Amino acid sequence: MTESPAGPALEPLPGLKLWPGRLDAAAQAALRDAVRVALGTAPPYRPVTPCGRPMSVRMSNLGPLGWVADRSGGYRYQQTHPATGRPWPPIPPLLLDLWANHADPDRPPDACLVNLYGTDARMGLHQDRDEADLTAPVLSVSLGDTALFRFGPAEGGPTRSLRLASGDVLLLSGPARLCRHGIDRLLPGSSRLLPGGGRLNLTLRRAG
Ligand code: MD6
Ligand code: FE
Repeated sequence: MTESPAGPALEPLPGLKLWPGRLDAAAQAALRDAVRVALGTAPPYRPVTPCGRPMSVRMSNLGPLGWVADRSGGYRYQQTHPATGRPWPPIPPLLLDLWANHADPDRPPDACLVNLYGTDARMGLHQDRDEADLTAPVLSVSLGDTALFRFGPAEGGPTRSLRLASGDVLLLSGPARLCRHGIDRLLPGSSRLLPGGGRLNLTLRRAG
């Protein structure tokens, strides 16, 4: 994996750090291929919110724990795929290296949520708060089409947006760990990494 210069290029809120183009083209292709293989045994599905609404983003997970949602159980982490009943595939080493470099060298992640966006998919404003330790950082990697990422302080108030392009790495840590964030929309045709377009976002956490 090619290393970019140390330190985030942007920190638009204290603790919200962005490394644009952190993964070069070869690393992006390698990660795409590793995730594609893993999704062969953990097929993406559309979770249903506790209110009964199917999400527009398709999801799967990698690692010991996976984030799931359904009508009866709400939002939670579990060790198995809800449809196949099998354990989630392992987190690729490239992602574990990124975590060690940018999030926490001492405690590895135990969950990686895989979000797959078709051209019209979006994700509403939310906070990541289903993890046992809400002080552990969350690190995400984006692949494929650029997304408009909206974010604002945890307490509410005005939001801003930034673009997440293929190869970008984003960290929510410290005072930004509970910031509100979501994906307004994709910029279709902005990347040729994924056949057919769309976007893949991989979010590493310490969940348990
Ligand atoms: C996405 N990302 O980029 C959605 N959460 O598709 C997230 O919800 C997210 O990027 C926590 C930390 C980083 C993220
Ligand atoms: Fe999130």
